[in-house]
Amino acid sequence: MGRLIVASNRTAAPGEERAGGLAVALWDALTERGGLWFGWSGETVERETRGLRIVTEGNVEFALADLTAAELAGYYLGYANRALWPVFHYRIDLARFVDEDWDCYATVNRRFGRLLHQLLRRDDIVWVHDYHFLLLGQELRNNGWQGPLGFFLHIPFPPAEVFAALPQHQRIARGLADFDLLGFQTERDVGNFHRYMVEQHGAELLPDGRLKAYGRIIRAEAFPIGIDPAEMRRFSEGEEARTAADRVRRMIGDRALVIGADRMDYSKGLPQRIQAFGRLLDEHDELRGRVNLLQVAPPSRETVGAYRDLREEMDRLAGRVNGDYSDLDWTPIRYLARGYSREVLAGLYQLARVGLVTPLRDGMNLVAKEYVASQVPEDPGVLILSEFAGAAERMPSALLVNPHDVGGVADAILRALRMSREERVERWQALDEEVRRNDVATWRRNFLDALRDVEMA
Ligand code: ADQ
Repeated sequence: MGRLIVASNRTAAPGEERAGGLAVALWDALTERGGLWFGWSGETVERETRGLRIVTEGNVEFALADLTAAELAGYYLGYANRALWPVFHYRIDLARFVDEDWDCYATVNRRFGRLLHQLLRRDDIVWVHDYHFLLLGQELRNNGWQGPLGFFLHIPFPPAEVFAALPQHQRIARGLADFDLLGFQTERDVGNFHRYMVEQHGAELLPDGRLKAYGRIIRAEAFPIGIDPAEMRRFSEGEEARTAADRVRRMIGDRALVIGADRMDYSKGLPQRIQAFGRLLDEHDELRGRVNLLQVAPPSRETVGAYRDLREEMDRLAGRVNGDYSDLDWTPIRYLARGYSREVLAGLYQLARVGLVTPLRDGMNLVAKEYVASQVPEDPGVLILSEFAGAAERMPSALLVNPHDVGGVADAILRALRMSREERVERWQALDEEVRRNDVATWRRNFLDALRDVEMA
């Protein structure tokens, strides 16, 4: 059996954080059969360095490539984050299409494809991750790679008419068709991709669900990503979690806690969430002084304008609600523009009566699953989940909400705060079963099994 080759924009090379279920799951997969993890080193250099830095840990090699400052601007901040990210999250209005960014994106994929191809051996299987590397499979093929080639998209795949807004969508689709297996988070994403390929590229949907496009047969399937629930449970029972929860409890006393934890990203629906909490206080004076929202949101991608705008909007909205409703001994919203370890978050999740996960669009959303895994079984909190998060597809026992509907979200918070223990337990059990069944180990096993089937076929 050959090695597993993983390619993702960032790796978890020695010295880098290997926190988070995903990094650990990929690491486990690599150590199982030996392998190679390829990606950006995280370093930018003034001029192009053509080589790779190889670092070895056990039976796993890391192959790390630098980006030039111009590549970082064009490929990563430009095309990936200013064009692909918004369009894949249904936000054409926020997308910026710059021809030079696209050129740079294609060039980096070509350069990386060449670098990676040199390292491949006959029996390897290759698993490429996410929107940074949509053309990497095609580049490997161009260099002569004929072995199994899989791709997993961590973010949503939008409906055909949204995707077609990308000026380069044809080129991207042609690139994707060079993979043997395309993994998506949800059935909805798979359906969107199928329809797009049929309508725009004359692809044929075969009776067995495979797709015939550009003379190739590809499999496009849903592999919903999960977490490591045992790890989360362990965290929630650990020292760091307890200390964090104690600190918050000292602050809020016996008031009910509602928690949100997200990267500061416009896809996460943060302003709408603050507004919903404001609406709740507006309509229910009996809750004033009785409930707190703790929102953790570390800033990300701050060099991109849309993210700076969001940061300002959040500061303004949270300040506004606090200004309107705070009292001498109570501030409704505690908004922390910084990150915390998952150990600490687990403690906060457990303390919170309500987990508020309301993205406008999300590939999966692991915070929803982490919240569930952190609960005390006999007295669990309530998950409020956006119907537009991938996680909603298999978590119907959450209180599902439309995150754009500020009044509806406010009602859901009220309902969660008033929910009987019996109903909370019943809902939580169903959610917990799903989180445990579709964990991150199952996700990567299912994907790699499907990729190996391709190898056999
Ligand atoms: P993200 O958009 O980053 O990931 P998500 O899945 O919610 O979104 O979170 C990933 C990790 O970041 C989680 O483990 C979470 O605990 C951590 N995290 C979130 N907020 C944090 C905070 N405030 N402080 C510290 N840590 C925080 C992308 C897609 C998702 C998809 C994942 C995995 O956008 O839809 O679920 O990849 O495929």
